[in-house]
Amino acid sequence: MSTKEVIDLRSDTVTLPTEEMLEAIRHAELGDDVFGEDPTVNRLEEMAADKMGKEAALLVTSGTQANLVSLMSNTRRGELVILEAEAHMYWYEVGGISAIAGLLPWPVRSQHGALDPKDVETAIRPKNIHFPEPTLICIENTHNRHGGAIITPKQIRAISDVAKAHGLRLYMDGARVFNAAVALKVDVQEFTRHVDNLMFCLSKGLSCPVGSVVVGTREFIDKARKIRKVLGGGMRQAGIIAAPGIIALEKMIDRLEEDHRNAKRLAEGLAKIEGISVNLDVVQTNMVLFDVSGLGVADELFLSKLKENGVLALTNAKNKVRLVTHRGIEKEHIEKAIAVVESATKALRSQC
Ligand code: TLP
Repeated sequence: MSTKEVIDLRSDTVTLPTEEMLEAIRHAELGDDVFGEDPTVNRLEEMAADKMGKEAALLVTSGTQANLVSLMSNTRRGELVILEAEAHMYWYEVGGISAIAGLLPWPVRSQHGALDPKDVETAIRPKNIHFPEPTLICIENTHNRHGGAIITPKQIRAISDVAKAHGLRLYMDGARVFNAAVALKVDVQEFTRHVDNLMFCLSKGLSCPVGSVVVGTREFIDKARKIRKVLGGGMRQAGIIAAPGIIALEKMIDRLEEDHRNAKRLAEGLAKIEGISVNLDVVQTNMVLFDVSGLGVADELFLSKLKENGVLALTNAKNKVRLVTHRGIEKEHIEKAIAVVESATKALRSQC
């Protein structure tokens, strides 16, 4: 690691494609995917469906597009969607759930990202002329704003039971579902079995440059394909996106464990620093959230101090800093990041 090297812990979305991915892009067999004729896309979609234990899959441009396409394929305008109050779909997707899908999001609070089935029961109100029809429940795995928390297969099953009892569908924003599976050392199908459909991202910890995949029944994916088209997401020689995706599914999943180890070590190091508080129990995958209110300075000042010393981070609420580990972040970067946070906090405390 050179002294000038920037340690970018803002997100796992900053990962660059591997050499092998770039080679695969160069040599991908291509066709027009709007005609269903891109063999590389077709192969990725088959692999993804297989891996998730579902009938079919659809490559889309981004996680945000995957969620929007899925919302619209699962519902009709004017219906009500129950989701966790800190859900990415609710916070960070420009309100597409209402503005484009025409749905009423009904946020339900939770402790660590997993909806309590009793709260979901309460949210499903009895039929009444005044109420929109609830048709969909959404969960997020791992849960971004809850610091990469895992929603366990058992918790998913419990929500699925409620959904089934009321005739609602269950959708999973599984942007980082492979992180959850690797962390619990179980097959990803443990997480997908009890949801009707889901999406996962290729462009985060799996290191692809672009792309997410929506997975579900054949009927659902046929509908999703049409909705992707109306949203302008019909792509032509999309094999250049699918080719690295195939490598991601074949080779990039197991290594997520390394990111989790690094996040743990990072959290343990940060927990020893005065003025910072980290809840080590919630560090389950590749994210570390910590509270800097003990420093008594504006978040911008704290982040700029880190940046001056070569560490990039983001906040996700006032005084809450988020660091994300990913491919390209090695043990020595973690030690350096801890040292940078420590010296930044010391400098800021001495100014107060
Ligand atoms: N999350 C990004 C930012 O948007 C915050 C990040 O850096 O974590 N679902 C979940 C759970 C996500 O974390 C994200 C991206 C998305 C959906 C959207 O994916 P993209 O960015 O591909 O549209």
